[in-house]
Amino acid sequence: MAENIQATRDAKHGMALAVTLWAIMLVSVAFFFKYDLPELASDRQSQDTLYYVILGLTGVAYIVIQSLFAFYIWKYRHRDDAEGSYWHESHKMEVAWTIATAVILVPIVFAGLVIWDDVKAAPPEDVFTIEAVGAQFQWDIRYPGPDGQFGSWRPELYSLENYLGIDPDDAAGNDDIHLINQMVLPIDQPVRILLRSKDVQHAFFLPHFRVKQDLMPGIMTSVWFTPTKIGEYEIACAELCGLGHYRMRAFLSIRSQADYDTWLAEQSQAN
Ligand SMILES: [Cu+2]
Repeated sequence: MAENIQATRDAKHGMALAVTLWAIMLVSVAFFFKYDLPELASDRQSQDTLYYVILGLTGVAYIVIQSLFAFYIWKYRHRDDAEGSYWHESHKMEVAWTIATAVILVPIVFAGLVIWDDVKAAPPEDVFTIEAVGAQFQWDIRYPGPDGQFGSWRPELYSLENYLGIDPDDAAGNDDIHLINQMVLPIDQPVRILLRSKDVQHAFFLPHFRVKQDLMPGIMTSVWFTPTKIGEYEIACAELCGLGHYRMRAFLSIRSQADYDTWLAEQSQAN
């Protein structure tokens, strides 16, 4: 009698687990449909394509595996007359799933390598360069000014008056433009952003442009891309860099070439 009660209880627990698994699967799949990537505003479409291919494949695998898992919990629930069985080792099956997995994963890895190669390739000749300096907790943006040359800088020169450590004896730095938490770029023009940190590790993150690059104290890093959509976007820090990390946020405005030129002329005058 006691055994029967236990068996009924086990069967109920099994059913509850199966239903819970199905529910978790449906809710998580619904979330993936509800929340999409932010709208793409750069030339990095291939990253999105690969992302959706991987999401589709893993999504289908997830749904199939979770559904089967829950189904078998229900199908093989406790029955008084049923006996458990056990088998071990199937060479055929192991070969089959190894080959099937390789057929899916190897092309994904190679597609990823090709895209990564593009991201890390040398920028085109007509790239123009600006600088983003990360510090707890703001982004300082520097443009080279009308002469097209950045003034040299040294960390020893960092001070409240000389926030970017620009060498006052270097004439190239006189017309440099310094903005705080604001970056403006022209559309369809490749841009390279030189990145340096004044204190800890930060990460320059442009979610709409599929751009993310770490900033390391002591070395310069850089990233380049081409904006393809006019609009107002967000620059975030993607590295937990201290208590004020959440407010390390800046704004990126993509404008037409004419609007950008006007803006740049205004900045040079204000300087
Ligand atoms: Cu940061």
